[in-house]
Amino acid sequence: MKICVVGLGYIGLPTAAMFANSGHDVLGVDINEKAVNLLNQGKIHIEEVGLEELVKKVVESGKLKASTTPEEADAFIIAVPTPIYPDHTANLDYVKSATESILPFLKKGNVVIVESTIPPRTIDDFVAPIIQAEGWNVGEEIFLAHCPERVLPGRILIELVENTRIVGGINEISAKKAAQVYGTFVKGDIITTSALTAEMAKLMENTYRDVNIALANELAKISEKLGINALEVIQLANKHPRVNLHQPGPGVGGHCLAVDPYFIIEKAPEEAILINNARKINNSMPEFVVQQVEKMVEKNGKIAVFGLTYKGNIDDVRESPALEIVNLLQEKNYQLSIYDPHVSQEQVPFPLSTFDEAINQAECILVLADHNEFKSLDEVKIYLNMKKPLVFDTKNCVKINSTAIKYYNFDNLYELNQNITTLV
Ligand code: SAJ
Repeated sequence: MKICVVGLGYIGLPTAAMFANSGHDVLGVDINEKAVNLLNQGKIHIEEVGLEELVKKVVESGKLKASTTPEEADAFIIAVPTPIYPDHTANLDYVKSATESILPFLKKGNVVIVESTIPPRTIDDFVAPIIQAEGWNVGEEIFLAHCPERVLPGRILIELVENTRIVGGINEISAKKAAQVYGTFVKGDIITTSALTAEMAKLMENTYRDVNIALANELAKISEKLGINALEVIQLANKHPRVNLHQPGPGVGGHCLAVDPYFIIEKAPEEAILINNARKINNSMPEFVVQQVEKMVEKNGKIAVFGLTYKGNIDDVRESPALEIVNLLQEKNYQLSIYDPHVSQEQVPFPLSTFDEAINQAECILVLADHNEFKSLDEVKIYLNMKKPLVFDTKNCVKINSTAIKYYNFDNLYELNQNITTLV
């Protein structure tokens, strides 16, 4: 099969590489010329475990090529971003332009699959009409489906193969045709349904996680107030066979959990009360973290911020709560030095430091991402070079052995509240 993948980001690029690796001829298309040029040299512009090696292999074998314009193919896969506007409604501009870009190359019998996460009814009410306007009978001449991506950054290549795939067609035959496309490399189940159900199922997966994390974050705030070890509570509650509380943290970031619930809220604002409140709770965590920091470090003190990405061991800073925390701390006139071994300088608007520069004369190491590099820190350097040896670990990932270094996480934040310290 010839497959054209439009959008070579965190999902499109690994997907294109997997199709190429299973023997298809794949053309990856992106408006980013730099990404296209790099790909044609067998190189990648993003960080993902195992991807560099895989891309090198399939480009060298001639199975994967890249271009800024599509070509005729048997199947088209659209994997472009669906950001939100400041009012939290979905911006479908990239889906529109990607769909329009393939129109001149469509042939009867083609399968068009949208992998981008989209609000419910987008396939029926937005994508199908664009193809119909070209004179195609969608569902009979062009088969259209939504096949949401569900892979976890950091495990993308494994999950692309192993996860169950939901394929929602605009009609049954479209779902069947799209399922055949994925059948070539997916080892998990491939379940067919309607496009609308697939859209909603995808959104509910991420919303479930967002709401669950909001519950953990709310518990963290309640625990700080009442003198409770929040992490121990979660550990114990999760011993119940039907309980799975998630982990509190500095907020929820990334392009999925922090965005997708709004696609549901947009379509049913009056009904989506819990979903909306979960978003508010998670959005309030940067402010909560800063409030705790203010109890630890005097104004103008130096803080070493460790980690800017939205989670550990990735290079993605999209919607990262760490960026908001940095801004809030700057507004409060703290001196910041920022260390993130996974982020390059051109990704962020503030200067990055090395570990040594960051901790020098700092009064707090504020850990905002659970990178492997942070799990065990040089405690001697911390003790000797920081002004006050203190670590505030919002990801519960650092192991500090020395009692000479004060360590806070969601276990013991209440200790910062004088009235509660005397109670316990
Ligand atoms: N987080 C917490 N506490 C937790 C778990 C996560 O605060 O207990 C935070 C993370 O630090 C991060 C955010 O949530 O800021 C999201 O991270 P994540 O690891 O939960 O998920 P993503 O956004 O990297 O990927 C999610 C996945 N969805 C689910 O697990 C239901 C992935 O499978 C999806 O493919 C992806 O969204 C997507 O593209 O939609």
